[in-house]
Formats: sequence, C-alpha cells, structure tokens
Amino acid sequence: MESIRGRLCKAPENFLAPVDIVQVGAQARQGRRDFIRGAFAAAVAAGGAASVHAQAKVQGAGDPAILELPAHTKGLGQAVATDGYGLPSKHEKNVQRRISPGLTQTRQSSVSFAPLQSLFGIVTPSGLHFERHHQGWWDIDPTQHRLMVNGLVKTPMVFTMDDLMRLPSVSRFHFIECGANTGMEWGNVAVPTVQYTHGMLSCSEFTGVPLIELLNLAGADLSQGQFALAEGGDGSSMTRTIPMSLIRSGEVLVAYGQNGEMLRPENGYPLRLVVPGVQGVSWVKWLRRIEVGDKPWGTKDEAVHYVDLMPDGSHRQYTSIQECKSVVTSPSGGQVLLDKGFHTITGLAWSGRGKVKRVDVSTDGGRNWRMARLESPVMSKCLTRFNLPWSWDGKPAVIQSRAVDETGFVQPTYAQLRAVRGTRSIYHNNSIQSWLVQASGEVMNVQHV
Ligand SMILES: Nc1nc2c(c(=O)[nH]1)N[C@H]1C(S)=C(S)[C@@H](COP(=O)(O)O)O[C@H]1N2
Ligand SMILES: [Mo]
Repeated sequence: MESIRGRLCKAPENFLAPVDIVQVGAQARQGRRDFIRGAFAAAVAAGGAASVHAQAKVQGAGDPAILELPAHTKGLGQAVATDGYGLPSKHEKNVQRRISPGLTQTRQSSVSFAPLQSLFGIVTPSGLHFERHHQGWWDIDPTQHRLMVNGLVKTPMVFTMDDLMRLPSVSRFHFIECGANTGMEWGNVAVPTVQYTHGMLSCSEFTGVPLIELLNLAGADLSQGQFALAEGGDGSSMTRTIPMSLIRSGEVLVAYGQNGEMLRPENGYPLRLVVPGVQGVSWVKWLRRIEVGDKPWGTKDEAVHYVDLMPDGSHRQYTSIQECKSVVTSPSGGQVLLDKGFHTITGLAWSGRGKVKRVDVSTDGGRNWRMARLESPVMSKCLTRFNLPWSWDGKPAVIQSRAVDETGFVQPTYAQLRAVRGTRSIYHNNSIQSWLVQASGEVMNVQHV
C-alpha cells in the first residue's frame, strides 16, 4: 500500500471548530451505532446483511425496549398543531448548520455549513441549507419587492411578485455549491468534518419562471445581448454576469419556491436567481434587477473575487462551472466506527455539466476501486446519492470516492489538480477527498498523495 500522509484533525487555531462541535458529531454518530450494536452485536464481517439479520433475532431476546410496552403505547399523545410550523424531533438537535469560528470576521459576511454527514438522499431540508451572505440577510416584504428588467430591451419592465407568480412556472432539482467549497484544503488545511470540508453545498427543488420568458416579455435583443447582469437587493452590491447561452437554454430560473414552499429569507426570499451548474455566487439572492448587455461587466465579484490564482501568477476569470466532484459523507471525519464488519459507505456526487455517470469508491487509498450503486433519481446538475456495502476488517483504511460525469470528466486527485492549478487558489477545488479510518474506528481528514 502506498504511504499515507495522515495528519491529525488539527487546523490553525483560528479555523478549528470548537472541540465540542466535533464531539457532537461523533456522539451523534455513536448514538446511532450504539443502537445498531445493541441490536446486532457480533454481526460478523463475512455474513454481511444475512448475519446482521440472524444476530438481530438473537439480541432481540430479553431486550426490555421490545418486551415491555413503552409509555407512548399506553397514554395520550400530543394534540395536532393548529397553527404551528413543524419542527424536527428534539432528539435531532445536533443536526444543525454550523459556522466555523475565525473563518470570517463578522457574522454578516460569513458562512454556515450544511451538516452533510447527517443527511439522507439528495434534498437538503430548507432549514439546513448552507448560507453565504456578503452583507447579512433580510426578510424582505414580498408586496414591496420588485424585479426590473432593463438594458438592451424594447420595453424596460418592472415585475411585482404577483406578476411573476401568475406566469407559468417550472420546478427543478438542482445543487448549489459555493465556489469556495473545500477551499481550505488548497492550503493543506484538514478541517475536521465533512460539514466543514464540503458543507457549502445544498440541493433543493426550486420553483420559478425561466428568465428567458421575462426577457422575451421585455423584448430583449438576443443577438446583441449576449450577457445579463443580475443584481441583488442587499447591501453587498452583489452583481454577476450571466452568459445569455445559459439563459437561452431555459435553465436559468427566477425562483421563488424552494422545496415546496417559498424561499427561506436566508436563501433570498422572495426571489433569487437559480443558475444550474454554476457556482453559488451567481445565484443572486433578493434579486431586484436584470440588465441585458453586450459584454461581461467585470464587477468586483468577478474581477477581484471569485477568480483563480494560477501558479504563474495569472488569474482565471469567469470559471463559473462547478466541475464534477464527489465526497463520502459516511464514514467521514469526526465519526467513529464502533465495530468491524458490515458498513454502508455513502456519499454525494454532482457535476455542473450534466448528470453523474459513475462513482467509484476505494477503501485502500486509491489502489483498488469498486463501482458504487447510484440511487435514483439521477438528474442533471443535481446531487446524486451513491452507496456501497463494505466489510471493515478493523485495520486502517483510506476511503475515497471518484465521480465521472456524462461528458467523461473524471474527478482529479490532489496531485493532478495541483499540477495544473498550483496551491494558491481558493475556489473550485474538486479533488478526491480522503478519510482515514483508524484502527480505533475514529475517522479523520487526510490528504492522500
Ligand atoms: N444578493 C446576494 N446574493 C448572493 C450572495 C450575497 O451575499 N448577496 N451570496 C452569494 C454566494 S457567494 C453564494 S455561495 C450563494 C449562497 O446561497 P445560499 O446562502 O442560499 O446558500 O448566494 C450568492 N448570492
Ligand atoms: Mo459563494
């Protein structure tokens, strides 16, 4: 086996999550594993699910949790909520968005990361969607909100929310990933959990109107007008250039819906741009203006920020597409495997260029690969869930996933990415992530070279 450059889950003090946060993840995990262990105790590796089944039967004998009727089978439960908004179980309190102290100076220009290690399937519950604000969020009155369409158009128009919601709508599932996701890893900083390495990533069903429809209503000049500028309604002067080719495809949405309800204020209520496959910064929140123009604007968030510093000192600009990427979410950093034997390796894969075609998983640091099962549905520019059964022999193991998209793009190793991009970037790190499972069962972030 190749050498593993294992490092402790230590990051510079100003970035390391408080210790209790890391432990919370491990304990939450442990809670579930304890349950599994209690029920399935000595399930041996070789038998896999069958032996787990046999053990479950044996262990069930004498278990008071099944033999004695719990209080909730004998009493009166809670009343239905008459005007309440449902909340998760109190037992799930540890599943939260978390900020990384020291990463940014203020809570208004900051990030909260989604707890990828605790989520199933592909949809991010709206209350756990990551947040990235440059100047804080607002809960805007939808009756006062307006969207202006101007620039190279016959008739400049102003839409109210009522106007927009009367138009035919579409609903589509897409991922959104901040261009800076996994950014600390460029500098070889191993943040402790997948929440901090990959948690600037979420996926929702978005509902709204294709932007091209609004441009057509305004009589946009689509031959001269090769670009559109999207402007946000917060104080960050957030403006981004969107190529007309993307808009013309009908994929770019002016969205008000997220997972069946209105957008959350943190995510741009009442209106945001959805630009499938493109980095999060272009998904302008609290959207208030679209201007059609004949060249890119080169605004601060595309000339100074969100550019990639290359090894020769030049900058790559407008590298907006989020290339094919994947990560194992369990087992992942901060979790603990309590037993040898059967485990399910699971994770997420995505590509800004279309559908995920294949995900391979290695448990020996990239020497051998097995094809993972992709859970349906597999949708374009959307998260795809993969999983693979694994029998852990109790020895150290380096777990990795490698995604391939429908264009044939293969997710790179760190060595491959750095050979082209160097180490001074912040944005667009789509390298293969490695998790080291130690003999103790503790999992940590390592960069396997
Ligand atoms: N108006 C406005 N739009 C914005 C931002 C912002 O600060 N202001 N942040 C951008 C960035 S950098 C990202 S990654 C995404 C984050 O979206 P989310 O907070 O819904 O996760 O919104 C983008 N749109
Ligand atoms: Mo971002």
